[in-house]
Amino acid sequence: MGFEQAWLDYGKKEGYADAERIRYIYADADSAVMKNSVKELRDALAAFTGRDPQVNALSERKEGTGQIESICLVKKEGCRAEGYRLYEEKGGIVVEASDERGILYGVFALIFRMQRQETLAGIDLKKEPAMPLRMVNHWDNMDGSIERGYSGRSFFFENNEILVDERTVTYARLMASVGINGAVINNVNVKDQATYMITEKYFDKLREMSEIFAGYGIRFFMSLNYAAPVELGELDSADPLDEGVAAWWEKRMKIVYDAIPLLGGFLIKADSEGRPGPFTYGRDHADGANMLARAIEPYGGLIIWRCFVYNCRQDWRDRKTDRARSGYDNFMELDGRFRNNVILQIKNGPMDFQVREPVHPLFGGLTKTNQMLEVQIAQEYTGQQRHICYLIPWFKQILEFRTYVKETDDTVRDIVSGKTFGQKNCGMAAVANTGDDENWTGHDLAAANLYGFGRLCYEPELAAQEIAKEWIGLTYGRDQEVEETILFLLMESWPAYEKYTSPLGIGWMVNPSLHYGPSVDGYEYDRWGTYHRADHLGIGVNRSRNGTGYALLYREPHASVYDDMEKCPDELLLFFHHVPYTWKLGSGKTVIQHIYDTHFEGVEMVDEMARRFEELKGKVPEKVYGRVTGRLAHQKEHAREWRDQINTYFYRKSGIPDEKGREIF
Ligand code: GCW
Repeated sequence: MGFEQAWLDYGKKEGYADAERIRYIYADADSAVMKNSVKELRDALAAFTGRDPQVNALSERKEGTGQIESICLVKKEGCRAEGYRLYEEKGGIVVEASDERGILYGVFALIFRMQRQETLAGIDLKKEPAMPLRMVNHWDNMDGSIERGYSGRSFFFENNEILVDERTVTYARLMASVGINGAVINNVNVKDQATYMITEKYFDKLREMSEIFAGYGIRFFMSLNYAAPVELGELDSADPLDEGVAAWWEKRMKIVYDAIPLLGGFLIKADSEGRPGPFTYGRDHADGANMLARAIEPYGGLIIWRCFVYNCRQDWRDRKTDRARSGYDNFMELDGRFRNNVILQIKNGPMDFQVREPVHPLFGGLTKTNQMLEVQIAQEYTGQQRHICYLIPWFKQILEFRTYVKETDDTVRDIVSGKTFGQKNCGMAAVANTGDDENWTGHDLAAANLYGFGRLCYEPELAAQEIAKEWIGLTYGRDQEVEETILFLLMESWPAYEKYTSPLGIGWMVNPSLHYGPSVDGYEYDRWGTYHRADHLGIGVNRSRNGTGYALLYREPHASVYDDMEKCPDELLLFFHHVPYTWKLGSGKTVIQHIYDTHFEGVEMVDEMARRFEELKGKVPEKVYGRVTGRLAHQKEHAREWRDQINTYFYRKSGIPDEKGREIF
């Protein structure tokens, strides 16, 4: 067993009477989603019991004998969209929902209970998704490579062709099983062949894929090249206010939707890191997004427009320009100008998926625009799926952040759930961590982020621990020791990673372009706007009112707290302030001592994680044990590299020795 189906690898459940008693499924399999729901249930029961259940139409449903012996899938008003109820009735379990997706999600919820061998008697629950859009974004290129991909090659593309095969189906099943209802299959950096995805050349395969996705309730999306009319050689401008350009898009969208009617819409990266956009023509992002939104409105399509827009040609000597401000500065003044089918997709922080950043100030800034939160489970800056870094605790903190945009219902979670402003086009997206590796995510434990992300969008009130336990139970079964150990590893992993890498919210300090491994000055004299500004006296970026003013972009009380060195939370201190190494943190330690202590602690945490995992020899599949111990050995060594480079760098800069006299080079 190598987890070829990740958490959907069901096995026989000897002696699990609850599943063994189930002999009938009653359902009307009158659509693709309903057929798949029945198939999922039947296959799972067959795997659990070794025996096929009988599938009958709902009208044939008979009163049971008292014991649970059937499962009925019933469409009936009662739950909000995509929600479901599971309850026991007349000797059967009923999965009830007002729409098909709800049925499918209810079916998976029920299967998961059986997979964990929980008792079904007396079951009675109702679940409704918090976020309307629960999406994954793949940064897969048509040549088969994956930008920031750490689990092998793409399973969507190879040699500029589109792949549709068994893995497409397993992928769709995996996503649906955790409530994902949208997927963008290609990289936001749309170049070369990918520009042609909106042309006849690729329509057949794309339609096929969109149909498979739809059968699992997943809306199919693509990334779009803003300059397509020019790059396809048809126009010499992509000016959004040029009527000829708008007309070109209208015509193109008609062709695209005729061929791929199930297309959900497009994700767009414009005017960012070399990608084209409306700035070329002196227009703004509302002009650009609205033009495209108008063109796909007749088909109910969405334009998801990214706010990751900044000057990536900054002079490192320039202390006025602040990359952190750029998203806010570019989009805040456009609030209220976007059409209804436009959603702004905002990264969780103002920089770029660092191990710690403040929450993006557009959350709480924007009040009249559809918003989506973008996170990254690909771990580009958090260990690239070679280190364990369970990110759900971090995402929870981001979601629970109060923006103070209103007196109540003002957290990021409320905003992207549509609670704050009553929006429907909102939700959350994750840059995915999948590839064609046997286990889907390279590191076996990285699958917890994929599973967890979906669960979090559906039920953000779940604790990170609960989600981890669910995933462990599904993947590794019911062994108590296995659960405790893997839970320990997951829950320690993000805090550990934060400790042994860049300190106190400063971020970066990584090898340029690869973004892996320590290089304290890797970005210090570069053009990307990502500096730590360390000298012999102190470290940090002054983003207070007498610096770049970034701290003041937040609503009160955040603005005053972040602006004030005395009040700024420790974990973000160096993001907001330049302070001496001798500055006393809230914890009572000096900054320099904190750097030393956390770096030694972080490594100890990883050592303990590795030690605990070794105790699972023989208790988890051999192959998995081998893969995970191999990666943990690397993580141990690499954490030491981080520790020693960071500690040595700051010891040499500051000349201040470690109070505890530990080895620094
Ligand atoms: O994190 C940076 C990455 C780029 C990525 C970009 C983005 C897809 O280093 O590889 O490009 O963000 O989010 O657009």
